[in-house]
Amino acid sequence: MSSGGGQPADSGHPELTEGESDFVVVANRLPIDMERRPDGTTSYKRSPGGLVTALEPLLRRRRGAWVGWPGITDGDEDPIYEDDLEMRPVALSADDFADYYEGFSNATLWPLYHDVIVKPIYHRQWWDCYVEVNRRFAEATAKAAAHGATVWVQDYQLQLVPKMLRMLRPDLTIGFFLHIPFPPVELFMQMPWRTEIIEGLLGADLVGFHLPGGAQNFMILARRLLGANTSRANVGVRSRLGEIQVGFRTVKVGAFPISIDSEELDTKARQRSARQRAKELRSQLGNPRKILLGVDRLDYTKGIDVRLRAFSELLDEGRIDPEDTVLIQLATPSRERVQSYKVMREDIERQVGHINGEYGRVGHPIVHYLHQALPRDELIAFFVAADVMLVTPLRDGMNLVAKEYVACRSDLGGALVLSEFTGAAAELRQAYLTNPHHIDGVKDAIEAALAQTPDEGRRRMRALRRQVLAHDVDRWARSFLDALADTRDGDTPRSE
Ligand code: GDG
Repeated sequence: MSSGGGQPADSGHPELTEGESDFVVVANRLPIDMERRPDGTTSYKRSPGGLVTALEPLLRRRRGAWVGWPGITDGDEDPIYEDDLEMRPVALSADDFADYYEGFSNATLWPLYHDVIVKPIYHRQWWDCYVEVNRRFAEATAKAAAHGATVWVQDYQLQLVPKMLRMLRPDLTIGFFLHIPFPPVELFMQMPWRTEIIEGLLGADLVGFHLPGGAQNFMILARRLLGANTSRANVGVRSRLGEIQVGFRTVKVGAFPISIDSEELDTKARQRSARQRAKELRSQLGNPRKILLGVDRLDYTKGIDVRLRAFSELLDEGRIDPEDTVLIQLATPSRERVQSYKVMREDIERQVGHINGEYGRVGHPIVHYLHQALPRDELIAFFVAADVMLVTPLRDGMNLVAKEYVACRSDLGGALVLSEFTGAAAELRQAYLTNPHHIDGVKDAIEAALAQTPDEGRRRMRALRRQVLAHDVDRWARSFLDALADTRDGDTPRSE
């Protein structure tokens, strides 16, 4: 049974009126970056990303709206219209940003859901603010959604929205997708507000994860914490969905591994300008025989320290020649006011300094480290130039960078070293898979990737590309939305 149906919304909130959008995406961020000018007025530019690319055509076709935070504190909530897309800003104060976003989302949930790599901080004031901000998102969504609309809530910042929204608007069909791992029961049970979070998610008709393991963890927790009946606990990718019985409702649970706009990257990387820029980069680096590359948000989950340590030891042991090898680490600034991120940044920059001190020469550092966000086209040129891509997270929901690298290698060159602890490892089996906790294993994987024969490299890259090109972000969005549409009793699927 699902929530769909023709009953008028009886929200008990007379001030809440229904909106006009048949399809509403709810995410922490709107797909824009808003800035405040010195004179106090605001301006914004679009911020494209995989999710936006995948959902924009659908949003436009279906009178869509996007609800989210625009990127500045204390902004106003006037809707923004861009072509056919309606964007509904949710205002956050500086305190909300500190408590809901930096605090509960990124210093409590993020570390707890990533295997407690750093210790989660449980702070009651942060939780209260998380509840309050989730309520605001739910109310903004209720105002945007037309009667019987489909709503797709994204990610860990908004786990209470499905239940809150269902209470306001029982007429809606609600989907939720988690972009980060969902932790095992033993870890999740630490969470002081564990029951509230599971109940929040169970407000959805369909709850999606990257991997079957996350879906299973969720089903076990629903049973353990709420005594819910669950069935088909073996949740398989793309096929079977699990079911959780919540009172008279059935909530579906499944695995939907996200992907990238593979075709767009493939096309861009083939362009002469990208090839030319890649050559130029190689020459700027002094034409080394091998370029190793890491591209990450500067985050402790990404294992940047792991690859630097492995690289450093390989140099110490004479297994990598400092004369003809360079490592480029592009690290996008992220969550810079959160304490654990400050500590990690210092640690990584110390490691970079150490390696360059030992093995660099004047005018020739061996590690090139940029703490900057680069333009997309420049990033593509780095992917094209890199002989070995290093993706070594200690835990990662999916890791899009691994897929992007593969999509950029139509020349069948390059090699991917990939942590087994990423969601991507479930699909990219022909990468040099490695356990990031086993430093000798990481060193062996890097050495093998550097030494692969061109034939072996082509064989692996061809297989990787087959997977990434066939399973793109569009397919991901469709499969989720089709499964969501199927939860409406008797209705025909709505996604196109
Ligand atoms: C979360 C989950 C999951 C990076 N540096 C630059 C830049 N990037 C782009 C990459 C890629 C994206 O940022 C990062 O995506 P990831 O998937 O690697 O990592 P998270 O940010 O942690 O994402 C993750 C994802 O959500 C989706 O569900 O895969 O597991 O943690 O697209 O290319 N882009 C530009 N300049 C940079 O310097 N333009």
